[in-house]
Order: sequence, then C-alpha cells, then structure tokens
Amino acid sequence: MPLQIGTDRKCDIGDLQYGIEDSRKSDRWTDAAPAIKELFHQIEWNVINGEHDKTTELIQSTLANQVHPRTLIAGPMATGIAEVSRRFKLGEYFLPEVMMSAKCMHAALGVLKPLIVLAKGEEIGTVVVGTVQGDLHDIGKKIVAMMLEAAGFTVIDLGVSVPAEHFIAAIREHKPQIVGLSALLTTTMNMQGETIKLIAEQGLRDQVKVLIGGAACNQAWCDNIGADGYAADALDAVDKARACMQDFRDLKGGDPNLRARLAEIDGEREDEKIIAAG
Ligand code: B1M
Repeated sequence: MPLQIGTDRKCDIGDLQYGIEDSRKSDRWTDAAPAIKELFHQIEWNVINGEHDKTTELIQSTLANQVHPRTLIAGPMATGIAEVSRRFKLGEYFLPEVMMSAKCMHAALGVLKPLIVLAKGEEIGTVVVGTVQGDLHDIGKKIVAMMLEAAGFTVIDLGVSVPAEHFIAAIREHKPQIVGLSALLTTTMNMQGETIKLIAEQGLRDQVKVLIGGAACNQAWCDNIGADGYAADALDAVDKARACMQDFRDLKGGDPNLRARLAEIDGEREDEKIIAAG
C-alpha cells in the first residue's frame, strides 16, 4: 500500500520564501521518513525554481519510496506552485518564471497520470472537462481530470480555451452525465456562464450536470451563473461528481435542488474536518 502523508492538513509554507535550508528546518512532512521529507522539499523547490529537466527523476525517486501519486500532487507539488502563485501575485515572478514552473508541474503530472489512471475504480460515468474560451490555465483542470479518472469516470478532456460550441459538440458526441468548466481568470469566468447559456439554448441543460472550478470561482458565482456545483479542488470535484451519479442521480441538470444539495457537501466536509481536529 503506497504511503499517504499528511497532505490534508493546512501547513505553514512561509519558509518557501527563503531557501531549501529553511524548508528542511520546517515541520512540514515530518510524518514522513527523513529521506522522503527531503525529496518533498526538493520537489517543492524544483517547482519554485522551474528546473523541469530534473522533475521526472525526483518524482520517480519519490515513487520508488512507495509514496502515493496523489500525495505528491496534494503535497509538495501543491505547496511549490502555491509559492509560485504568491511570487507572481507580488510581482516577484514574471511570466517566464511561472511558465518554467508550469513545465515542472506538467512533467510531474505526465509521470503520475498513468499510475493514477491504472488505479481506476469501477466505471461510474462520463465527464467532459475543459478550460473555457480565452483561458490557457490547465494544471488544475488536468489534476481534476486525473482524479476523476482514478475515481472511475471516463474523462473527455477538451483542453484549454474551449469555445462553448465545442462543449456542445462534445455533449452530443460523448453523452456525458457531467460537464466540468474550469476558469482561472476574472476575465474568462463569464465564459462559464456563456457556455451554460448555450447548453440551455441547445436544449441540453437537463441532460448534463455542470460543475465549475478554478481560482476565480466560488459558490456565489456558481449560483449566479446557474451551474449545478462549485468544486474548490480536485477532491471536491470528485465528491460532487460522485454525488451527481449516486445520491443525486435523479435530479436533472439545472434543477435548483441539485445546486442546493451539492452545496451542502461543503458544509459536511467542514463538519468532518472539525470533528477530525477534535
Ligand atoms: Co496565470 N494567472 N496568467 N498563468 N496563473 C493566475 C490565475 C493569477 C491568479 C495570478 C495572479 O496574478 N495572482 C492571475 C489571474 C488574476 C485574475 O484574473 N484575477 C493570472 C494572470 C493575470 C495570467 C495572465 C493574464 C498573465 C499575463 O499574461 N499578463 C496570463 C493569462 C493567459 C490566458 O489564460 N489567456 C497567465 C498565464 C499563465 C501561465 C501560462 C504562465 C501559467 C499557466 C500554465 C498552465 O496552466 N499551463 C500561469 C499560472 C501557472 C498561474 C498561477 C500562478 C497558478 C495556477 C495553477 O496552476 N495553480 C495562478 C495563480 C493562482 O491561481 N493563485 C495564475 C495550481 C492548480 C493546482 O490550482 O488551477 O486553482 P488551480 O486548480 C485547482 C482548483 O481551482 C480546482 O481544482 C484544481 C486542483 O485542486 N479546479 C477545478 C480547477 N479547475 C476546475 C474545474 C472543475 C473543478 C475544479 O470542474 C469540475
């Protein structure tokens, strides 16, 4: 059984502003063996420094230590890209640096995807996912797609900057039960709404449940554009997609009751966290 290290806990990543020596002294990943803690810090710094030629080797070494692929994504890869986001936001990093870091994330996901897909559970449905028109961000969407596949969904990934018409064509061709729309920019979020409008205009709204996600979105935005559910991260996307296929199978896409029931899942998750924290 591959190792799952405490990636579900919130951790302090202030040390990532400084250098790997500070990270080594941090109490992050202390539930892992020292060799794995070291590899995790190297992965974080590999993403921050954008050294993509070394990513594959680091990821392989960690896997050889029996670390679960999902732990890598939710652990050091997530903390590394979070620090990149912070630096970009504060103007410490510019596009070239962010693109190098994105290359590391893609290299790592390339190694992990076959392993995650290999662990695919029993087939539960089909999801069409894509990043909406005008938006080129795809790291998060790829993670969501991989996690959905691992959970047993067949995933049709339409890629980035996907026009609403392409979503319509994919719905007609693949007959998914769920459509996932990713948007990371405040300037492209409206395309999630436009895509939902076109799905409705084409008479397909009750046939598909629409989930949205991406850094710019939240539940209020989901309510505003009439999506069925908002997923804050890949695990949330899997929980809500599963609920769409199981508990809420009989509710149709666009039904306000479906939106309300999916939103309740967030409350349940918070309750679970409070109970787990004692
Ligand atoms: Co851009 N970028 N970027 N960028 N970029 C952001 C989004 C930004 C917040 C950075 C910042 O300023 N703080 C900012 C947006 C500001 C805003 O709109 N409010 C921004 C900007 C401004 C831009 C450009 C406009 C910069 C420019 O050109 N001047 C430009 C736009 C290009 C375009 O899209 N047209 C641009 C370009 C780029 C790169 C190409 C360099 C690169 C993308 C590379 C790639 O994806 N192939 C990039 C990156 C890497 C980022 C940040 C730093 C990191 C995004 C990321 O990968 N996060 C980002 C900062 C941030 O988000 N805070 C930023 C890691 C990923 C795992 O998280 O994507 O949130 P995330 O996905 C999560 C959840 O959101 C959720 O689950 C995922 C996994 O847990 N989720 C879903 C996502 N999609 C879902 C779909 C679902 C469900 C859940 O459907 C069911």
